[in-house]
Amino acid sequence: MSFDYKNILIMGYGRSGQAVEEIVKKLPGVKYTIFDSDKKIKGGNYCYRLSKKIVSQYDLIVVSPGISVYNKYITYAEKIGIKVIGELEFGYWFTESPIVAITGTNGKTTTTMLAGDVLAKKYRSGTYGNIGTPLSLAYAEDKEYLVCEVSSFQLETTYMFKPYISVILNIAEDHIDRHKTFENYINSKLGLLKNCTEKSIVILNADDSLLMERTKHISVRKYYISMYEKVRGVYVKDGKIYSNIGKVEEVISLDEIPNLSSVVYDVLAAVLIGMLLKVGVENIVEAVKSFKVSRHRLEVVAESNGITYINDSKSTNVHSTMHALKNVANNVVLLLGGSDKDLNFAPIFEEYLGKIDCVVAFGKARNKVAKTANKYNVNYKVAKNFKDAVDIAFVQAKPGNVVLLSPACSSLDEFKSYTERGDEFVRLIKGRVNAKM
Ligand code: UMA
Repeated sequence: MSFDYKNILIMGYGRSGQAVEEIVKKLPGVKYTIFDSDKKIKGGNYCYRLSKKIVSQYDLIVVSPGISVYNKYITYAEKIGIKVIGELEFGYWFTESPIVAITGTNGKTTTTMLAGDVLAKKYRSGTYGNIGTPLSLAYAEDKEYLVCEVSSFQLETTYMFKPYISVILNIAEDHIDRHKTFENYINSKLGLLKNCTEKSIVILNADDSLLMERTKHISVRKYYISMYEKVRGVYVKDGKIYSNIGKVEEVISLDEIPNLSSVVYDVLAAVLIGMLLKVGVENIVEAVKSFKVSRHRLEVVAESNGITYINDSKSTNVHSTMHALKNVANNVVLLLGGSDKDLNFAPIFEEYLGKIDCVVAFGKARNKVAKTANKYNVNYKVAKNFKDAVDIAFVQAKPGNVVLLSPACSSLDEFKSYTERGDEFVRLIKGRVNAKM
């Protein structure tokens, strides 16, 4: 494509901003500045403070997903007619490879990894986007397919982004602190489909009523995944996964992949992507069978004295915690809390009241968690911090209990990421279990 911009502001210098710079510095006749509020970043092209005057010098702003579109300089730039795009859109401008884009409130990372493994059986392909490698880094690579995990943050700033296959796994409340309302969040997720044409393929979860309702008017080539009904696509029937792409075929029995029982929808989506792109059933089965669910997702850490300890630190929203509760046994001591994203915790108690023995509330959201537990008459304890929460859970747990870290909140009040929080949980639990032996 022709690139007409001459003076670019890159906002944010994490993985996304650095990847954008990799392209920009090679563009002839283009000047650029990097803005990052982190003063530790030094160098000629950097600034850590913006003003309306500074912003108005640029003709293109490329923004990192961590920076909100409500940022005052972004709204100002848009008001005075400066083009503002996200890193994902920018990366899209510089690649011609077809994109398989995967979004959803939960399961998008696992689906991206698994679809990546499936496609790698037949094609030169790679995984990009929210999973960790910015799409902008694909420009230098010669790939037949790019499997791209897409977040609601990234979708706020796309314009021309048009995947060949778009997958929406589910939509439930998340990131309300950033998007302000659930409606805005839903619209940002559905924005994945805004440029679809009759050549595009859309994969939807037929078991998600909200998603089905909000996409029923979209007329594109739609395929579905379902655990409960026979759909045009890939579905479960009598414990087996079937595809009816072309002809009806049994793909694999769920008994053959017990380690993937908590991520069946992700498997269905990856199988469907593989079937649509003609990877072949044998290849798909091989990829699925050898796939290992990443850590921090219903990871059994220890079993001691009749108590099971499970790390589900990756659950950073209510929908995901409910999924975890569905998949564990009764008598749960639930560690709930962290950085609140303005989510409503009540559905956890409404749905799983009988399963929860005790809630240990921690982090910035602790008072809100405690208030909700109290409203539902669930026994609760409030912890000073994460370590304190783990200590309390350890003392509370009796034989027959499941101690479950599935916090429904992000970790950023105490940790750099959910992985760091999960690792700390594993370390503390193993330390206490071993000391008791
Ligand atoms: N910054 C500012 N001002 C701000 C906010 C941030 O200057 O107001 C600066 C920070 O000082 C930092 C840089 O921006 O130097 C960080 O930018 P970023 O937060 O966009 O982080 P990246 O390293 O570019 O990572 C982003 C995604 N991060 C977010 O969406 C918050 C990564 O997703 C993604 O893997 C990466 O691009 C590559 O595409 C992470 C994430 O947490 C995993 N995603 C959320 C989620 O999964 O829930 C959406």
